[in-house]
Amino acid sequence: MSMQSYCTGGTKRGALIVLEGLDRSGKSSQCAKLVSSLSGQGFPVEAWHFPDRTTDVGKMISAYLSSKADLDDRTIHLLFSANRWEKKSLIEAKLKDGISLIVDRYSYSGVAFSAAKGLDLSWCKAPEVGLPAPDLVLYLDIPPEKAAERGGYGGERYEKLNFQKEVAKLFKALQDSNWQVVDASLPIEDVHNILKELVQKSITDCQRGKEFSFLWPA
Ligand code: T5A
Repeated sequence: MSMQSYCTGGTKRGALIVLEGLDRSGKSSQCAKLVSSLSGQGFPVEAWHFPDRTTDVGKMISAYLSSKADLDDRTIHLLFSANRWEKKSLIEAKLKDGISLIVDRYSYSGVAFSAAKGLDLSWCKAPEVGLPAPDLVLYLDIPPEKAAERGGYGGERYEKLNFQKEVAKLFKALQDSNWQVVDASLPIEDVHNILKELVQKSITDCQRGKEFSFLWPA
């Protein structure tokens, strides 16, 4: 793991906060609520989402996810990773400017979903090496069966119960000391209150000079 200081000219750096979890675990809802409440308290925060479907790479990913295009498993894996790499310099610039990013999915989704297809875990992790490491990963933990009952499930390629069960196992294998596992079966407001406290602490740690690092942390 390499490290560097991200505090420049007295500006306190922002935190890179990632929300991970199965499809329909509530990530998008919680990202929106976090950004809304933290902005209201004066924290400079932005909501981000991977895949970023607005870029050329993201459009290819979107076509794949909606089954309008077929791609080899390794090809789509590398596209998901490229979609993060094309945002690396912007992520770093935002953090240096003191803006905290609340990111809906990141490299852990990239690895978990591809490895759940049977691809080698180390191979899946390799293209992510060198991307900014999150200061905090919030894993929204929900039984796959319960997520499947939530609105809209079933529309995209990976939204199948047996596949999501495999993904859940892979997510567990990826957990490290930067992770906090939160019960995503709780009511939305309860989940929000838990996450908000964890995020505020992480932002404060970064403002106090916590080192910035790159994937994969030890
Ligand atoms: N993928 C992604 C890869 O394979 N590799 C990668 O590198 C990346 C980045 C698209 C797919 O791409 C894969 C993973 C995915 O399969 P996506 O666009 O993030 O990724 O799609 P989803 O994860 O499916 O995103 P969703 O928006 O559909 O799900 P969320 O964000 O987890 O859930 P959310 O907040 O939209 O909530 C879903 C429903 O549940 C309700 C909400 O109101 C909503 O109806 N809900 C709750 N209900 C009860 N209690 C709660 N606590 C609730 N929280 C939310």
